[in-house]
Amino acid sequence: MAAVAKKNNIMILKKDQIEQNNKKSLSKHKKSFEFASAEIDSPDKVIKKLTDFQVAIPSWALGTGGTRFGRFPGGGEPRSLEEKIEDIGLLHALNGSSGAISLHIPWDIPKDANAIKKLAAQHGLRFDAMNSNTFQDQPGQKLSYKFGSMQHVDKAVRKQAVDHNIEVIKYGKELGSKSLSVWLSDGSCFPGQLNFRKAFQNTLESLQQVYKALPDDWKIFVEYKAFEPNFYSTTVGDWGQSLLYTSKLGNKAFTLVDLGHHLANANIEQIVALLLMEEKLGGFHFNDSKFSDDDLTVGSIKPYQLFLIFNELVEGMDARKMNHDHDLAWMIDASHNVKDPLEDLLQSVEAIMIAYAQSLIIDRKKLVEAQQNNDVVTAQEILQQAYRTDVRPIVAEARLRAGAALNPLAVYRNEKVRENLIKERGEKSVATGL
Ligand code: RM4
Ligand code: MN
Ligand code: MN
Repeated sequence: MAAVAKKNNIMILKKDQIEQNNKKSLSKHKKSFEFASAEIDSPDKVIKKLTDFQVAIPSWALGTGGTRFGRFPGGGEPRSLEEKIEDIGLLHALNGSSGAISLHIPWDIPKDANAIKKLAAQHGLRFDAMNSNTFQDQPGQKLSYKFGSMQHVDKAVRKQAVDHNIEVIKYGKELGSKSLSVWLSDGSCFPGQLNFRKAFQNTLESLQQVYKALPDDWKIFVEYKAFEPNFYSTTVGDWGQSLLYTSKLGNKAFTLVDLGHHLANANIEQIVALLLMEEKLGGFHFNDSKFSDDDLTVGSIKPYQLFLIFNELVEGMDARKMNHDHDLAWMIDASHNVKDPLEDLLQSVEAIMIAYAQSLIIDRKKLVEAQQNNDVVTAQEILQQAYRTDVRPIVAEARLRAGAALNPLAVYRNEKVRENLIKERGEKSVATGL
């Protein structure tokens, strides 16, 4: 009964609903688009790239996040993987750029892979990287990860972590995913707790076993993080350590950069440039931060840094003739304590598209010349010219051409999406995840 009712009540934004909303702002949009496109070379080429660019939404970002002090859920949270797919389907209908989902196991185990795959396809979604979890103990789990997983002094714990990752690959294969993201919380809280060399060796050996189980057409991403939950040392603490692991593992292994995982003021744009040069950048987790791994809305604190990172990403990918959309795994890794998660994700995707668009309009020829001539002032002018261009109408036009909303947030509110989700799922529904 409940399943049938749910099926009928499922929240979908129909094409004509979006078109109706677009009509309201179309003439205003046309004017600003005309103005914006006159400012840049080959706007159609830029728009095509924007339309192709898809950013995966993680299955754990759809519920309200919290801090260690509390959690204030907003209602209508997805109660199952099916409902999470429904949420991402709504985002994708609104912005045309959220056409992929990234699953965390065991938070979102697909019980019937075929049905889940079909449902995702109905919403135009594919399965991006699979994420394993050896940073928490699950109910009924035999051995604890309290003192690490792949680094653990006890071989049996390491094996449990390896087996879990192999199981995640199995789920991913069933869904058509092609990559595994490994983030380890392994490290130590106090000096003397760990032998750094042994912790590294154990982790490497564990990763090597997972690597052996990786299908030929898959990639494994090793995500680094300088702190938290361990604060004295982290076994995959920075891009150097990640690069050591991925270099030793082989050519299916890549480093994954999460914006919030660096020590303060790190030059992330330089890190991505060099990883790309070494053909070792595999994936990217977007968020923003003021303090540490705050997981705030992308572009909400340091939009210029985001632009500078995109500048290096585009320059580095073009140097290697990579496909911007397909050759790296793009994902939002954010959490929302005080906002509606879906609205927050719409804002994050918008910020990413703006930074990407701005990096596409940089006058690269002139920049190379300026660099060659040590003309520091001109080099800065060129970057800031792109950054200070209002590309929002270009990004909106890309959405319009993809059949999505000119103004996703406005449509979300006009169509009372959250109110409908609360009706469907209740005030007190809680999503799985952190
Ligand atoms: C970590 C890291 C991982 C994410 C978990 C939930 O800090 O960013 O990518 O899977 O959080
Ligand atoms: Mn991450
Ligand atoms: Mn993180």
